[in-house]
Amino acid sequence: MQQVAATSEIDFHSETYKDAYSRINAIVIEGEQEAYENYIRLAEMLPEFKDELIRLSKMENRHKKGFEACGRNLQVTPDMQFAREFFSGLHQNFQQAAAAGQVVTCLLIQSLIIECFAIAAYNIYIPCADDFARKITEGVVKDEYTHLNFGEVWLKDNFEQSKAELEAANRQNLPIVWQMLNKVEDDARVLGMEKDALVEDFMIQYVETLANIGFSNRDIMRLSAYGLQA
Ligand code: Y39
Ligand code: FE
Ligand code: FE
Ligand code: FE
Repeated sequence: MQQVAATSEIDFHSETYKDAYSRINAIVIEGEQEAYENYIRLAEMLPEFKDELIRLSKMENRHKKGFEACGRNLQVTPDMQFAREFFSGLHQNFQQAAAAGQVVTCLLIQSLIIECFAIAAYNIYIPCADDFARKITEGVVKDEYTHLNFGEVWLKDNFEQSKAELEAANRQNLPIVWQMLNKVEDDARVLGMEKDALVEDFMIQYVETLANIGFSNRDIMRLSAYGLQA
């Protein structure tokens, strides 16, 4: 198959590429697995939206299978141990919030932060992916917008009573995203993904989401500044 221009210098079968892919592919597989579990948990917390949230969880499970196939296609074994550590900060915070019944925090972590991270990463990956992975990722990223939209709409409809918890949850979790990006920066570059582009796409998506939920420009400036200190 022909590759688009962005992929022309990438050797998908080099040891360097496969080594970096073993970690990035694992991160994505682990992320999809955790997203699957998180939407099941959210379905328990928001019984009114149970069917919709279970549907989202099933989409995440399909995404996971798609990305597992991408690794197999390149004969790469995903480093799942690395990936579990990579997600441990957000994982712990989600579990704690769920145990405390803090649905707003759970939505901010999964449906805003993790979905925006996924949308940024997948959009940046698509032009430099191998043909097999590109097709899979194009299908997946469409779904991720649906997941982001769920959180956005719920939080918009419950904005006044969620605002304080959202501020606290943002303060706790946004810096973790920048730490995660720093950990994966070198591997991402090997795959053709630049950190600056990832940060830019994440921020564009996150800021737009906060505005749609109902935050003022001033609030958004304050909220997004928490990333920069990481
Ligand atoms: O909602 C979802 O499907 C999200 C779990 C997936 C997260 C994927 C995280 C991607 C980070 C990749 C970093 C590459 C630079
Ligand atoms: Fe080809
Ligand atoms: Fe997904
Ligand atoms: Fe998702």
